[in-house]
Amino acid sequence: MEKPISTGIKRSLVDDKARGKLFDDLEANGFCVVENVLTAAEVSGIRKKLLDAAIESNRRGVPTHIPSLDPNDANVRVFNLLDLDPVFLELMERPEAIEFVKTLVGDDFIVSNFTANIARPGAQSMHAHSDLGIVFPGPWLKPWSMNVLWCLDDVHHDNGATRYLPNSHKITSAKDVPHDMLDNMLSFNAKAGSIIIMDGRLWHTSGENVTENEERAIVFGYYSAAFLRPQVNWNVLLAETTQRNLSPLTRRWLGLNGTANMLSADFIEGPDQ
Ligand SMILES: O=C(O)CCC(=O)C(=O)O
Repeated sequence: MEKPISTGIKRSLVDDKARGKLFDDLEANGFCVVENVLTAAEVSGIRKKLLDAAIESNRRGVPTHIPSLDPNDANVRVFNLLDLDPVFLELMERPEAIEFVKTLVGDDFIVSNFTANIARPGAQSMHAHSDLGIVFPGPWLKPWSMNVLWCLDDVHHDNGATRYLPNSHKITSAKDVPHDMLDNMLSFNAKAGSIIIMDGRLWHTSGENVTENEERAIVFGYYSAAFLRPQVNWNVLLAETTQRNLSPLTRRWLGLNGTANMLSADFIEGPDQ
């Protein structure tokens, strides 16, 4: 059995009152918006690297338009970001995100996926879904997964902000998902540099970008409880050189060690308990 590794997180990164309000929002609404996590310089640097990553992804033969996902190529999808630029590994590990992961999902989590979607003018909605529903058929009793949306542009209704169904993080089974959910969805609103923390149970879809010339770039860091198989197999996706430079903690978060899925059971110690 592996020994626990310290995460180095010793304190809350926002003051306690503000932090309490964020966690209240997350519990009540299934999401919260944390402003000013990235500086303007970070946003512009990461955004440029994302555009380069999209070009490199196509060069490697991983297309950025997936017809089964998006109706047209105005949605630019970038997969396997962790292998495309070290800046995305840094984002994946940022304490501002990990604090929410540990509080919502728990200490024993894995990184399920790390991707981006740049919604360009003309982008249309994908199928509505919950991220937990994609990796686990239910019942969805706890926040066993969550997404961190790194906003690299201002995100609002007209440029294709992610749309969510209010209160849908309380839905525990597919039969309770309302058929008219698209009519009742609302758009996220967040400034560039914010992160949106989204409970994996919240039903959502990408919005439509109806602007003439505004792009909407979001990086999605998807984390789940370690007992859920991740969306991708990092052992295969990450190049040897990328893997060689990872810390022991990052290796564990990516499920790169020999052991996996050892910690979920609540053991009953004796016959009287
Ligand atoms: O781009 C968005 O707004 C949502 C993307 C999404 O939900 C997904 O890719 O699963």
